[in-house]
Amino acid sequence: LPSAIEQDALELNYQPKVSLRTGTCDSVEGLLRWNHPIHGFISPGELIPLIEPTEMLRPLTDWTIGRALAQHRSWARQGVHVRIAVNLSARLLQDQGFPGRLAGLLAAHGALPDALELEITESAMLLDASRALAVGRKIRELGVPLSVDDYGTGHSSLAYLRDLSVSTLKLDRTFVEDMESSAGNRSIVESTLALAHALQLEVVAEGIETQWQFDYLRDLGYDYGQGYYFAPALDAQSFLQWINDRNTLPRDLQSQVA
Ligand code: G
Ligand code: MN
Repeated sequence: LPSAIEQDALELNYQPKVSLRTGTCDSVEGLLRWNHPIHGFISPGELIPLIEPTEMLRPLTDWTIGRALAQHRSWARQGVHVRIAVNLSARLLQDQGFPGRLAGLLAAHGALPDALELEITESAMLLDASRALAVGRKIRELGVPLSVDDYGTGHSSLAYLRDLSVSTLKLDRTFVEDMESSAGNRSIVESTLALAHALQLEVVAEGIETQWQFDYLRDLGYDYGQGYYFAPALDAQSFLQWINDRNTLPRDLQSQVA
C-alpha cells in the first residue's frame, strides 16, 4: 500500500447522489479503487478493515481526502461543481489530531470546506463516544459536513444522531432492496425518514435500482437517492460525461428518468 500510494496506483471512482425532488446531482460519493498488480481490484470494503488497525490508516485517509479535493477543483475548472463525500474509518473520530490535519488539507488545496463531506459508519460511537463527539464537533466547526453511512445496520444509540452534529443520514441499501415485497422494510424506510426529518437531517436512500423504488422514495419525501438506477461508481471522466448529459435534460424529465 505505501508504494501504491506513492505510485498513484489507487484511484477514486464517483457514484452520483441525485436529488429526488429536482432530479439534479450536486454531490458524489468517492469510492476507493486499488488495481493491484497481482490481486486485481480490491474494494474499500476489503481494504479498510485490513488497514484500520495499522499505521497506514492515516496516509490512506490523507491520500483519499487529497485526491477528492484535487478532483473537485479539476471538475470545477470544467464548470461542474459537486461536493465529494469520502468514506472514513470510524476510528478517525478517535483521533484528536484529525481535525487539524483536515484543516491543513483544505488549506493546501485551497478548498472550501463544503467541497467535501465525510461519511462515517455508526460503529464510530461504539468506541470512546465522548471522544468521537468532540472530534465530530471540531470537524463540523471547520464547516465540513458529516453523514452517517449504512444507517440501520450498526449497533448504536439514537443519541448520537442527536449529538454528533451530523447533517445527513444514509439509509443502508438492504432496507431499500426488498422494499417492494417487504412491509417490514417499508416501515423502516418510512420511520427513518420521519426520524431524520424530525431531527432536521437530510436523508439519502442507498441502493436504488428500480423505477418502483425511485417512485416510492420520491413520493415519500426522501431528499436524495443513490444507486445503480442512476449510475454505478464512475471514473472521473465518465462522471463528467454523465452529469453533462443529465443536466441538459429538461427539468421535468430529470426527475423521471435515470
Ligand atoms: O457502504 P457504502 O454505502 O459506502 O457502499 C458503497 C458500495 O455500494 C459500493 O461498493 C457500490 O458499488 C455499492 N452500490 C452502490 N449502488 C448500489 C446499488 O444500487 N445496488 C447494490 N447492490 N450495490 C450498490
Ligand atoms: Mn458510503
